[in-house]
Amino acid sequence: MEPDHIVTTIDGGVAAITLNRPEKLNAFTVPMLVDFHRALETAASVDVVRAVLITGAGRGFCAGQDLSDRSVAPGEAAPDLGESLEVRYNPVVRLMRSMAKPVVVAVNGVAAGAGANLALAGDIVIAARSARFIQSFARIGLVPDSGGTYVLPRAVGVPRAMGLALLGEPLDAETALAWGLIWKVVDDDEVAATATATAAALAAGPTSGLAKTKHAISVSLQNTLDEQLDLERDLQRVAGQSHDYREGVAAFLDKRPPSFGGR
Ligand code: LHQ
Repeated sequence: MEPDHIVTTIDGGVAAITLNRPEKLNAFTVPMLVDFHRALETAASVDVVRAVLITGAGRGFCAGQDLSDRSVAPGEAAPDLGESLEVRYNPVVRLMRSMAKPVVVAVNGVAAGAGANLALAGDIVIAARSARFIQSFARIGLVPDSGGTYVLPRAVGVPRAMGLALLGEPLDAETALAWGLIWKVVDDDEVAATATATAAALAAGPTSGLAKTKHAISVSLQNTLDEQLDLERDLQRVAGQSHDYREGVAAFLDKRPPSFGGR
């Protein structure tokens, strides 16, 4: 039987997806990536799931593409890595960025290559203090993919993005935080609990409103101020009709915790 390289549990509104190939630092094989995409699709489409949590089993988060995979390794026939991105990696990044649910990533250890950039596609990235982010592509003659050339300059500016991408040096978690690349760094033995609590809090939140917020922030850097003001107006108009807005205001006035339903 095939080992379970992707393990998903659903609890308290959170779909927790674990990359589970610890002996290879959760490097992606083709079937594993297909299963990861499928798990994300399910999490995105099932109503009971209101937030997603992604992490890695063992000491690594994800070492990117499995470089021993025959379909992508240089051999007699040159592999079509563009197809591999088009068919497998890019849909995963698009889904993480576009799904109307918050995606929390717990970077429990090293995140390299596509593994680093998939981590950075999360909405809230929480890293263990010992985690490292490596744009390993430069070391093997490839170009940063899975959204790396998009996210990095926007998050840390062109000079630092260029250094990370050209040099492929490990970026430690504290520096990633100081550079504005991630949300939080916690001690290694706290990363799972912190990320789980964060995802649970999001799942119990006004998730329809959170989805609109995710969308507004995601498109902001491509928009003019006028476009963004218009977008905020349109999203707020819909949010103002929601049950959660009504509940949030009522709870505030009643001095009690709100009970949000995500609608
Ligand atoms: C691995 C890997 C790995 C196989 C660790 N593959 N076994 C997308 C589309 C299509 C094609 C091409 O690429 C892409 C995007 C990409 O992701 S390209 C970039 C791929 N990733 C890398 O280049 C990273 C390669 N790994 C490393 O540099 C190191 O393993 C890091 C720095 C991540 C961790 O180093 P260490 O902590 O010293 O661990 P290790 O190297 O001893 O790895 C542990 C095991 O995991 C080892 O296996 P073994 O059987 O010898 O114990 C490694 O061979 C295996 N492993 N990454 N990507």
